[in-house]
Amino acid sequence: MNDQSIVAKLGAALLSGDVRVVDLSGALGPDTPLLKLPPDLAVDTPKIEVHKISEYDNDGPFWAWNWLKIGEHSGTHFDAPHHWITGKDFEDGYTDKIAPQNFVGPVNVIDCSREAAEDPDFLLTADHVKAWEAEHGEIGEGEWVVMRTDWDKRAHSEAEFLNMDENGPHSPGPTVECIEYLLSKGIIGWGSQCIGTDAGSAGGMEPPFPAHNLLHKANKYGLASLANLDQLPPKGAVLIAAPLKIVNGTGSPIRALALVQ
Ligand code: 23J
Ligand code: MN
Repeated sequence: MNDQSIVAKLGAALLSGDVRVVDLSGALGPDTPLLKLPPDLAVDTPKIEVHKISEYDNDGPFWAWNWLKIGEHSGTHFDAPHHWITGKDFEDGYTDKIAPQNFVGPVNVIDCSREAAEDPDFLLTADHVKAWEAEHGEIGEGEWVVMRTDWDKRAHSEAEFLNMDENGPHSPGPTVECIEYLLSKGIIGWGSQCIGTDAGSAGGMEPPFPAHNLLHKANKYGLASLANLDQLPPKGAVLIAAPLKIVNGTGSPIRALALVQ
């Protein structure tokens, strides 16, 4: 056993079930919740469409296949630096140009599920993160940090997932100082279980949408609509979050996975 490489040991542990693969993606289809921006501000991403080409019929007697209409930022997805104006000048800031090493790494899971259940506008602060580190250990350079809110339990209903009222969306997320602190630790990226990486109230922050603004300014990445974070330990899992290799893509749906001992 000792002469086995780490990767060979991992392979054996996957086969034995000692390492489990947890699915961190939600379902992609016409009912997948999608971001709604204020109507005066922007055009929204279209609903996902799945169009049948054939299913063992006159259009393809032995084969079934579909074609898709889908936005880059739909469902469980990856935000690349070029998505935001602050990250526009990074040559490697597109889905097809990011080094693949950056798609796989240790993940820190900050459990805010109780706070988010009590207050859908809950904001994770730098002090919360420092308290979490005191309990679970420091967040290291190159690591992912994801905010567990169990928001995926709402994903069956776009209305519940977006949680909009006349004042706008109500969903948890990070403060400006939280993202600044995580960047000071050298994280590779930040993930949320909500529709985007920012809180519902983030349009009113300074800068607006700080997760987008600050992460992408630092050539770091975002993950949105993550599922099943309740199945992960606070530390010790490995996250795999690889976007499709879309040419000059600003993001991509992902099948996010975690390896858990
Ligand atoms: C476009 C404009 C604003 C936002 C977003 C997209 C996202 O949240 C996203 O999916 O990246 S806030
Ligand atoms: Mn996005």
